Amino acid sequence: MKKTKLGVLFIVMLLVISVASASMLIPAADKAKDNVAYYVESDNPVLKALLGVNHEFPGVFSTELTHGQVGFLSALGIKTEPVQIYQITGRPVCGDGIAHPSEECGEPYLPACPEGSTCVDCKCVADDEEPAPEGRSCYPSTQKPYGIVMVNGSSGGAGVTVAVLDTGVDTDHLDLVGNIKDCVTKVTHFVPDAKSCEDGHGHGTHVSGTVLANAGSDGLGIYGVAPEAGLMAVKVCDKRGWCYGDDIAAGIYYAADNGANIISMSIGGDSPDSQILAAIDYAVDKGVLPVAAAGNDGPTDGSIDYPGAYVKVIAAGAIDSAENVPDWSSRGINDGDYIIEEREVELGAPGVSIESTYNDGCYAYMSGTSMATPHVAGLAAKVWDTADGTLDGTGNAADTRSYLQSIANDIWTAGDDTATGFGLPIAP
Ligand SMILES: [Ca+2]
Ligand SMILES: [Ca+2]
Ligand SMILES: [Ca+2]
Ligand SMILES: [Ca+2]
Repeated sequence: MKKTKLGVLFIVMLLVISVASASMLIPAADKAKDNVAYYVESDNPVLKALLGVNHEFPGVFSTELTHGQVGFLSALGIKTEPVQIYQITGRPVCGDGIAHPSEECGEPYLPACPEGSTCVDCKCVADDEEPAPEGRSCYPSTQKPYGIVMVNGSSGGAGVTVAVLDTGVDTDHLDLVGNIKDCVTKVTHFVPDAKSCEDGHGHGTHVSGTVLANAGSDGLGIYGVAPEAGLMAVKVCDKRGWCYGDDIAAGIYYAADNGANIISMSIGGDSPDSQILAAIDYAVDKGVLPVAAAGNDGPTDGSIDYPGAYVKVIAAGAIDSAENVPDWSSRGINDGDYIIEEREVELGAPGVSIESTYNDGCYAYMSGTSMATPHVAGLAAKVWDTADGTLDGTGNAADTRSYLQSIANDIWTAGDDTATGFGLPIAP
């Protein structure tokens, strides 16, 4: 469109908006009632002021719109597009030990308490009712969970920053506090806990722990894959585990602009989101390596979720401790050529009954491709420096991705398969 035409449109729009705003734009107080999140293809400051802005992207902003407002913008020739809503891809393992990630569970906590105490609401309470000792009140059942052992983790990652885009993090968890470099929230969608980066759910703390928990200053906690890596916790999912595409995209831009080397996203949805894709292109251009969950919609071929399905994002499928693939782990459309294309699973990693850090300084078991993802992201951090062939404090995303593929052990069906891609990566 030519500039003069744009100018005319702008003036016409101002007139139309000034007349229409009273009737078309409902007061902010009522806005939450029938709003849906949209991307609006416009840089117009007047429009932004009138509609409100959740996030600004190049040439696009996101906001909540009513049905009437969408029609209004359409009449003006301004494109709108719904923001995709994704979900976290992990669930607590139930008290009965059933590890199906689609199953809701009321009893996620299984911390091991020291002798003479009992777990009550995720706190170890002394049996003689004396207060728990200072500092640590929860202990893991094992310091190096099976998944960490399988990928040969629990060391390394110095100088590497991993951005975990999730439900936030338990910022004072003893096994994480020493590695937290940054904690921000990008959540904008009407949730009570949106203003804090504290974990409103537990999932983000669990994922972060698998990447880089360091057992705490007392050495009695749990280990992640790369305990020397730095954590950038970027909250993009609310306490229900819902993650809006615009918040995710904003989180990716934030991570790329603030020094993240790796982005770990235990998040998935069935449809692509235009601004997440644009943000990923931006981050990869800046040298960032994104990793995401394959999803929990298996076992049909092609059940892989976005954003993992994007070519530039490593998609991680789940395996159990015997290298079997659970039915629920989403499958790609891998054609076996060892070239990763859109909607192909790239790697397989532990994702069944994974113990890791949880809210309130505790530990929990969770299952899902959400748990496979941080094993891969942590491994990327661990090998980041050496993957480029030199142990010199520097590394890069492209070499790290190739290296992860090269250290993958062929599992499940022979070759580059739909559930585990190149296979299970194991650090040397
Ligand atoms: Ca991919
Ligand atoms: Ca392929
Ligand atoms: Ca190096
Ligand atoms: Ca295989």
